[in-house]
Amino acid sequence: MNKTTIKVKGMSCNHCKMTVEKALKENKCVTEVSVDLEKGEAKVVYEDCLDSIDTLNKAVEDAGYKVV
Ligand SMILES: [Cu+2]
Repeated sequence: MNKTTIKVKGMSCNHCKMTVEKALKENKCVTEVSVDLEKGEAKVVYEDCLDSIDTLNKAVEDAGYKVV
């Protein structure tokens, strides 16, 4: 089990929070996501099968938000 925190720019409401959480959870190696709107970050717990953190960053950006 591994953990990382992604800094996300552009999330402003609960809808954004849900969108980002959903985008990250679509990766089958991701087991847990919690987004903190105030801090603008997503805490992600993932298994060893994840190829790269970049995959997570890309999922966030594909959902329409910016990784900083
Ligand atoms: Cu929003």
